Amino acid sequence: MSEPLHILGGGSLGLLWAARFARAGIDCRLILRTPEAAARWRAEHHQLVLEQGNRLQSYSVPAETAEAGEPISRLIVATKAWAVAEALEGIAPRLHAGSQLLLLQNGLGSQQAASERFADLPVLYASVTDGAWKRDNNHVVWAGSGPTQVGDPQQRPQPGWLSMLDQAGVDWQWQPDILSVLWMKLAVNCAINPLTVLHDCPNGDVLRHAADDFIPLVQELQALLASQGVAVGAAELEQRIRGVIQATAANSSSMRQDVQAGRRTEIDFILGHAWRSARSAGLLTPVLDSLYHRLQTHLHQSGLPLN
Ligand code: KPL
Repeated sequence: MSEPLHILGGGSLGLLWAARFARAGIDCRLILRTPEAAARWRAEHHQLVLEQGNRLQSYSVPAETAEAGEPISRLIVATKAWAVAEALEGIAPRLHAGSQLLLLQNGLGSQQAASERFADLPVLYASVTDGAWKRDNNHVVWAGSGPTQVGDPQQRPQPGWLSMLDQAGVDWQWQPDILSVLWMKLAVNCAINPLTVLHDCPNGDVLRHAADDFIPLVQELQALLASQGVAVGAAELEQRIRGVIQATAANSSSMRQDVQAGRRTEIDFILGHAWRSARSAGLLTPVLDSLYHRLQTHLHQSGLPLN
């Protein structure tokens, strides 16, 4: 019997990944933040409901807290970016020399911090484009499927255990330059997410609200990407962002969903990371700065954390 796969985080992404592994008959365990959350899960008889279109499927997935004790060999971290450091600290006593980590976070910054903290372990990063939300504590809606890219920032070869992603039917690819992929995604998120919050609109409407700023913003983001070694022309980046806006026109961005639900956003790992990186690289980014500061003001007025 192979060792179980552990998924840290019972948010929409953690549930979506757990459901797909359970569907494939892979032994996976959810690690929840509090004993109360684990007790609620037990009260649902460990049943995880996956809704896709008009199909509802239920899977049995055991849940536990970080303190459960059993050593962890393969850990998929599916928390929000701002929760990674604390969640990993809680689980650290269960990790060992052979443990492998896969991080699914949005933005950048949380991944590098985890790599530094667990410098002796392989820490893989993923860029996930599925859309999912929780209808209930143990019920996840898979609203849109998209490709996932996985890679090792230290460019070690692909580890064998990732074949479980194939078994689970995840649409994924090994990506030798995962940092570039994550930087591109961060640039797209910088151009879309804050505007959806500031104008309280779906992704498809952002350009109506930011027509004049759009091209200068794309140029700033392109210079930022170049400073990080990501070679993409401004026209190509503009096309990429427009493509995502079109493809997700009816969606509410993850940041807008967080604000509407009164949840802490990932601002610090998206705009904050971009802003700090631009400063370190000595770039002038007036449009990005203004977007960041307007978003911070908006969050402050909504009583939400600024980081
Ligand atoms: O990744 C996204 C997000 O909402 O965080 C986009 C691409 C904007 C899709 O909604």
